[in-house]
Amino acid sequence: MRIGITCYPTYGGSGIVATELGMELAKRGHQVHFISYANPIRLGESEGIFYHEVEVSNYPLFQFPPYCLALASRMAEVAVMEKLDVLHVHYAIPHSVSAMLARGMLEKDRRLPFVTTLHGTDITLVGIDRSYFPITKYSIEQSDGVTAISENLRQQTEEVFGVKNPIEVIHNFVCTTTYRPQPEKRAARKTMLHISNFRPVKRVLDCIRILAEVRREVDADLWMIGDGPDRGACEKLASELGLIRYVRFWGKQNNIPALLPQGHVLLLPSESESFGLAALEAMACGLVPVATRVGGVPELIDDGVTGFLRGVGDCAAQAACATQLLSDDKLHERMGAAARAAAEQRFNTDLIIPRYEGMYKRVLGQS
Ligand code: GMT
Repeated sequence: MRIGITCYPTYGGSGIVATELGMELAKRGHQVHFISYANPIRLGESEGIFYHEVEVSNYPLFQFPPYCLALASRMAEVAVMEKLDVLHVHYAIPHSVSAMLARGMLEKDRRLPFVTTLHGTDITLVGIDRSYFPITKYSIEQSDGVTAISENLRQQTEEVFGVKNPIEVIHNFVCTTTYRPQPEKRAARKTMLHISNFRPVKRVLDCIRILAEVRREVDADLWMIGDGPDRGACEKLASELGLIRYVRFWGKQNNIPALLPQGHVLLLPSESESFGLAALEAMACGLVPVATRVGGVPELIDDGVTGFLRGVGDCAAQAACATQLLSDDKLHERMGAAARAAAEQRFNTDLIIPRYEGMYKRVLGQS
């Protein structure tokens, strides 16, 4: 198939899923065309992968350059030029609206179905905002196929938007050969990791509070990987609590598969999380996640078996779990192995990618 993929090409989880999906599809012999305003950050050069930039020209009259329209034009143009079979957009706003326009622009001459994958904040935060609600609902209803990355997100979408078209749950996935435990790389000091875009929904300050509690019992470090609006506040809190020398702020990093195996525990104290891709990648590397019991996270983490789930903002409880893991090597080893096994047996690329291929075939009327 010839597949057009659109995503936010930055560090967000939806962009990562879209990029990894495109690369896996190309490995399976499909031709994949990324259409976006920048080259997706994790996109490697490989056979069958193409990138088409969307240029948004500005004009003094525009207070806000209309990216959604420029994207729709580019999608239609690339679809004709590259004979695309299907468009797959990640994150509803505004990508599914652009895809809907591109499909409409071409419909006299050819069919261009589109699939929308819902990732999380496109539904739980942005989509429910009054200014975007009607168009988000409409574009979901207009999609030829819709997928959600967890059962929880599917239910929320149906409840909040009242959409009637079927939504297929296709969980996030991980390549368990790229993301794998490397015991020889594990840091000599007990190390907790957090990876995110440091937005308020991630509650990054809780990571510092958890470290403060853990350090009462274990001489542990914390690696904060990523960047975003709450990084400054996090650095300030670490200084105020006298912890700055135990916290390393890495900033944005591309080589996550090399960093993860160095840690022991992954902290995910989010306020809301539709799935928790960072936790899955960590589990594949044998780290044990300590996360909040929110959204789709319980679909990934089996509390007490492959990780721990505690309440949002309950730093004491999350710290107690981390302390237990960092002070009991046998427990850590057992849970790390269970986490790795879950990644391999339930969320491995080979299991999930065919589900997307099946969805494309269905919207193309091939199955
Ligand atoms: O909100 C984010 O952290 C970024 C967001 C995105 O769409 O870029 O991530 C969401 O999608 C990821 C990949 O599907 C999921 O693993 C994350 O759980 C989800 N984030 C939230 O729901 C907060």
